[in-house]
Amino acid sequence: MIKKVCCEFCHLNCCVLATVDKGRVVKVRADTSDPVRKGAVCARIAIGPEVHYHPSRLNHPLKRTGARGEGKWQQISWDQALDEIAGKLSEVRAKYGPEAISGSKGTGRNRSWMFSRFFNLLGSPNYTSPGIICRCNTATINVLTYGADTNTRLASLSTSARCIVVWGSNPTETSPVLWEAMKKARKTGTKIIVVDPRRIEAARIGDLWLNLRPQTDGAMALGWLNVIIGEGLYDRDFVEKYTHGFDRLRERVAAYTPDRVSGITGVPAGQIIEAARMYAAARPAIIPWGLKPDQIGVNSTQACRSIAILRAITGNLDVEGGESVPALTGDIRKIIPDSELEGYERLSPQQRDKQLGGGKYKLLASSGYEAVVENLAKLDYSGTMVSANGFNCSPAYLWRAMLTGKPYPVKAHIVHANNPLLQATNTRLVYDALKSLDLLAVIDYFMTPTAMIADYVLPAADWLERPILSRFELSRNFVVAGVKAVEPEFERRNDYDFFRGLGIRLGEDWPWPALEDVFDYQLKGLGYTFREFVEKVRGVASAGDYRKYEKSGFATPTGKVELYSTIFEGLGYDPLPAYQEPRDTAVASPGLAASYPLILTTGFRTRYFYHTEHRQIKSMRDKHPDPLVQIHPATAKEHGIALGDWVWIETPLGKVKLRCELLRGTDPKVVHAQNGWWFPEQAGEEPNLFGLWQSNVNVLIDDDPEKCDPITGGWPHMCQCRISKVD
Ligand SMILES: Nc1nc2c(c(=O)[nH]1)N[C@H]1C(S)=C(S)[C@@H](COP(=O)(O)OP(=O)(O)OC[C@H]3O[C@@H](n4cnc5c(=O)[nH]c(N)nc54)[C@H](O)[C@@H]3O)O[C@H]1N2
Ligand SMILES: Nc1nc2c(c(=O)[nH]1)N[C@H]1C(S)=C(S)[C@@H](COP(=O)(O)OP(=O)(O)OC[C@H]3O[C@@H](n4cnc5c(=O)[nH]c(N)nc54)[C@H](O)[C@@H]3O)O[C@H]1N2
Ligand code: SF4
Ligand SMILES: [Mo]
Repeated sequence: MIKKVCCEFCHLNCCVLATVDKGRVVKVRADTSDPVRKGAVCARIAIGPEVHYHPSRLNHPLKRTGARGEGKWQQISWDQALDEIAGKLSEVRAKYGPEAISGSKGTGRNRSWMFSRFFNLLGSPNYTSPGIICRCNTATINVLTYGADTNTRLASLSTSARCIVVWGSNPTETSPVLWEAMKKARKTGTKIIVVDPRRIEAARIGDLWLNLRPQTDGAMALGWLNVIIGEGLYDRDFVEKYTHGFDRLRERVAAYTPDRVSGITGVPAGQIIEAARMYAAARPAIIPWGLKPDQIGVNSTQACRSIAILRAITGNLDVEGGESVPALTGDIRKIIPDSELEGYERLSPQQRDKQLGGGKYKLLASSGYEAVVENLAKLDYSGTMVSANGFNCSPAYLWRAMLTGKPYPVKAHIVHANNPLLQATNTRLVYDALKSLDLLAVIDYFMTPTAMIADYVLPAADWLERPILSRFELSRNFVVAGVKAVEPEFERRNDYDFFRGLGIRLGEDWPWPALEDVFDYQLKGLGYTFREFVEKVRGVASAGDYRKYEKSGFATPTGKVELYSTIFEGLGYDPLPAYQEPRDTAVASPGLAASYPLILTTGFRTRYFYHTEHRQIKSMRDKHPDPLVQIHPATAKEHGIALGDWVWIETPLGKVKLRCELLRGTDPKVVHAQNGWWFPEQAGEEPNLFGLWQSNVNVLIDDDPEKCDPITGGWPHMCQCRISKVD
């Protein structure tokens, strides 16, 4: 039997076909009926069954019986688990208020609305996610600048672009579908420019590689703007008719001359000029979203703003082959959006205002989120933005509130599809914070380091055993759906059943008994039930419709592309982009650099793992057994380190060890480490926690609120370090 499902190993949710034989999934393969990707998938799809039937999967609800982290568990029923967790949450709510109950979700690979609905209806604004440093900040910044989220990575596979700028991203490993399209485009003469401190594969096949000093993306983008505006290479007609604040932008960027930017970034001025000219001359051109500008700390928002402005003034917005502006029209419009399911409006304004960090980092708090979303309603084709993306409490404030009770106590935390002990920076602080709680509940596929220190661990159903309606409103102009291939094994349950089960016990309103009922409700305007939709339609996409702004303008307060942001002006932030040197770099803190002379970047991905996932999946781990740090051969030699040696990386916060891989294509002063490493094969009990402290680079990085982006609270993923050979 063949079942139409969608893969949820990553955000793309590709349509795939599962072969089921006697109730067992034996194979998963691409499905060409995918309305947009048409059967393009990545190699990880093959491990679907291996993950589904893995002997270490969590299969029953567990309750801690020994001390936290001791690894003593009792198997209990779902009803008992939900009753007890809800009972504890009720006590916390009665004593401290709903804001004392917090939650974190992981990267957006499954529907986030159920998570935020739970908190919105509960009355707690303290839910968060890595979205603050991954895409949700950029999406919000794009919307604030041009009223739409351009996301060529999710939305389309633009092969007709004449120039592709790979900025802080490595598509070879992370976006196989985009990478294949890029290689094809290259053959027809498309230019490729890479902005990255590593000479990645795209740089090898491309035209220009800008090897910038990490964290200086904001200055680099301002340098491009300086050249493009100074030399008159922008789209004059577009700028005149459709932008707001061009003269003030021109004045601001005048200070960022190629020479000055060269001094900041370390890239020769000639290369900065050449890149800016190449990008501006080739139209259509795209700068697909890349992760790293989201993760550079204090400069992050302004760097992402400058990149958004580059897309706009070069006339690349909403043109064929350029930056796609999804039009949510036709059938998509008839599908009820996830944002409606979330119930953000049911979180009272008083409770929204209590969001931790929200008074300081306003863009992803109620003031910023509402100012941005309000404009989306002005255009009939714009999407909506889920609160799980646009409204996020600051983790730096959250962990500190757990530990100190200030500004008010936080006593309980729910972890959904997230592994904060490996995902969030400053692991020691996160660990102390989570351990101080009255209640920690985790729902996951596997026992993780975070789950080990929980009070309750719930077994989640995976994507082969749950239905999906994948929408990504705002960022994507298509919707796909898939049924479950098989019934959940053992006692695994859908995340929806978990949140609804808890919610109704706490008096919340969840009118749909099962997840499929939600999808039936969302699809009723189309005249299909969920199952009919999957069988007969599978997916719908809005037709490509370009230059919509000629008729309707942009969904911003001025109706134009806001080069000068009136929303930032209202929130009290700089309405124009600028560059600020982060506090802990060798430039700003020479004293620190004397002891920690190298720059550490973290988080370069590999095709074998998804963040902290798959370390227990043999077919992947065999191909990539150990955590890697990439070091320039000269630096390695200077430290007596050879290929394959274990290397200590040390910062003022601690040290961890990874294995040396030599990388010629980088500045000798920069080392690059993977993130997300733990060892499921090791002991899970405290103090080991599956080797949590051994190779987890987030042990090394500070999340001090003053080092975070002042507008979103995004923390940096890089810092100064030193290295030595492990004896
Ligand atoms: N130093 C450093 N840190 C980083 C990064 C970096 O570059 N450098 N990158 C950051 C980024 S961009 C991101 S997005 C985060 C990712 O951080 P996370 O999202 O926390 O990481 P994952 O390991 O992908 O997922 C966490 C857990 O979710 C479980 N899971 C997966 N799918 C489901 C599901 O459908 N339901 C349930 N209940 N559980 C599920 C997995 O088994 C896993 O244990 O990490 C961030 N951390
Ligand atoms: N196989 C696989 N695919 C994934 C993931 C995964 O874990 N595994 N994670 C998914 C997720 S949640 C995300 S967010 C995406 C991320 O996907 P990408 O956007 O491709 O991000 P990375 O792979 O982290 O690549 C970031 C690049 O930035 C470079 N870099 C480091 N510091 C800087 C800097 O300061 N400035 C600039 N300009 N560049 C810098 C690094 O050298 C690296 O090459 O991938 C998604 N896809
Ligand atoms: S893991 Fe691969 S197949 Fe699955 S959704 Fe992502 S790109 Fe598609
Ligand atoms: Mo991410």
